[in-house]
Amino acid sequence: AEGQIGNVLRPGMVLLKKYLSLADQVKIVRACRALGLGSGGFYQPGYRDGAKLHLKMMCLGINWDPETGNYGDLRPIDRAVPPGIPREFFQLVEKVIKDSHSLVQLKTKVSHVEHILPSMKPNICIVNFYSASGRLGLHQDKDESPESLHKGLPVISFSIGDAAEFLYGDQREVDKAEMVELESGDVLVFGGSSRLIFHGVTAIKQKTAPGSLLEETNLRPGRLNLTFREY
Ligand code: AKG
Repeated sequence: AEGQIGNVLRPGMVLLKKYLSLADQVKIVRACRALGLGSGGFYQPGYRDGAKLHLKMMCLGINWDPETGNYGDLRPIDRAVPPGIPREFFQLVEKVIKDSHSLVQLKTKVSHVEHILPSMKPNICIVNFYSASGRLGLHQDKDESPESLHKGLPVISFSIGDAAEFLYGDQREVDKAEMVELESGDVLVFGGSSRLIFHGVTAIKQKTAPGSLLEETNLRPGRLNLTFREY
């Protein structure tokens, strides 16, 4: 759409600012709330390799267990089957990939944009909710299949609600990382040679969610984050 800003942060890493419309954000909040209250919905997960999970989580499509890093058909803590990924989510992801490709093409003039940023068809969506004190230590997303990682199939992340300080870099060290703010409606894509970047959330910025979103959804203070991946 017009007036949108897209930035290539690194090869294969794209930030689409204010990409999701208010209507899309409202739809996503409502869908996640409904799914989050049902079987396989939001819970407080344990720990993974030093990165404490100060957030609530649910998985759609396939379960990902932060304690073991394993994907599976059931959630070990309660044997719940993860709900399916809603149809509208797939459509948004498809559009994100298309628009990210256009941006990479425009900025780099490469002949095969897929070499820089491969396409993917998500079969997992991990939904995180960060309250005001929520955060997530620097980590790599590397529990997907060896083929998926080898091909650099991207992780696509939607941010909704309060803004976050998002850190990323080549190493786990916080002081060596770069920071971007992820605001409501922003979409971040990292694939290709950026697929295994370290990343995390250091802080949630209180009272930064758009007023219109809060009015329409009654979203509680905090940040909703959805990451799509292909196992
Ligand atoms: C993850 O789920 O692996 C994340 O790193 C989420 C990052 C975010 O909340 O923006």
